Amino acid sequence: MTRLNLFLLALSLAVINRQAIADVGEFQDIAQDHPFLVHQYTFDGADPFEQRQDNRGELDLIEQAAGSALVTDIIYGSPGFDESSEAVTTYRPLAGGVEFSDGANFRIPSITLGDEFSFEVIFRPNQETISGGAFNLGYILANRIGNDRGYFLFQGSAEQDEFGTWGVDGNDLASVIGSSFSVSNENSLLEDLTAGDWYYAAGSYYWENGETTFFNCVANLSEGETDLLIAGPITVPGSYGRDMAGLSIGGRFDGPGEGFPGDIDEVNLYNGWVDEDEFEEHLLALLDKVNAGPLFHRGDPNDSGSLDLSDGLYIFNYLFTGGAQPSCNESADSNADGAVDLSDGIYLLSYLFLGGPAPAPPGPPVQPCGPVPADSILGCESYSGC
Ligand SMILES: [Ca+2]
Ligand SMILES: [Ca+2]
Ligand SMILES: [Ca+2]
Repeated sequence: MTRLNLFLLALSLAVINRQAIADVGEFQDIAQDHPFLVHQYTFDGADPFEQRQDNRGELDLIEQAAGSALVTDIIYGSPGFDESSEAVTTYRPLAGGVEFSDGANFRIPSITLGDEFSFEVIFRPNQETISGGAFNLGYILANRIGNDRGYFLFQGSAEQDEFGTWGVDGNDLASVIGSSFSVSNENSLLEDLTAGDWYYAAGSYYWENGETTFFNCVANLSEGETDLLIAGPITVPGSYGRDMAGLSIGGRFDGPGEGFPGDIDEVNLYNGWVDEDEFEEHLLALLDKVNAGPLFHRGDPNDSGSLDLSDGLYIFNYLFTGGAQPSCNESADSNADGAVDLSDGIYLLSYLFLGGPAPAPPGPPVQPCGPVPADSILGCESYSGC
């Protein structure tokens, strides 16, 4: 076997392997490979003690509760983004209560974030809109020292209505950093969150000469969004709690209250600037689980391992005479336009008999098999022709 062949074999095995194991676990592993990762909370484990453990550093989480809330209001072992992962449900009293000082969540009493800091969170809100308290806020990840706000991720907004009332957009996803809780210090990621949908959100921050520069990004995982929506970078006056601050997950930075109502599956903390390409890579690793399918050929809807007249007829039978559905819709989508319809059957016949273009990558059976695209809409239940 030549060196080139060995290389290609290794490459193809690596691709197959990545497809097979991609999931939240793969996301955790990719983060663990990052040199800047300093703390990782997966909320996975056999009991709450394990589920609060720091899987990278030594800062295990502490439960906290106040007001009408108890630490027993925190729910462990909630379903995570996929079946391999568990989440934790932090607690906020029902709307109309005294949410500013009530809630149950987690805290790291003292953490040094440094002059560069990045985070990733996988979470699922269970309320469309935060209401109650002075600001209609639900903190997902936050800290603060004095006037240095590190409101890294929260549901709510720093916007005021015409009467000066805060938090008119309790449905936003935002980040506010620095010297004031104001729109000018706010990086707004989304104007609406859908209750029950999973989200990936991340951000990177650096402090220099009294200012903080940062960007955030987000993707709706339940919608299968594979492109991160980027907000920023913006530069604001002031800092976040860079040194020996308390950091909270699911509630206030300085104690319980202003709780986030929803599930938190994963939190990664980095002591450096992680760029958007790296976050994008992590997002794709995460979504491979959702969209993972077998290797396949495009243009073999009857899964025979070859492309011939019967494939075109198979599509027509499926569409018009109640024939069986292709086991791999992605394979039947010959022109790769995201739908299986008449044009795909015509496309195959045109290729076979009229010299038309070949089915789109990874191509028909004479070509190498390829993985199902990460952003596949049609999916591929099974394909045996590879
Ligand atoms: Ca988890
Ligand atoms: Ca075939
Ligand atoms: Ca098509």
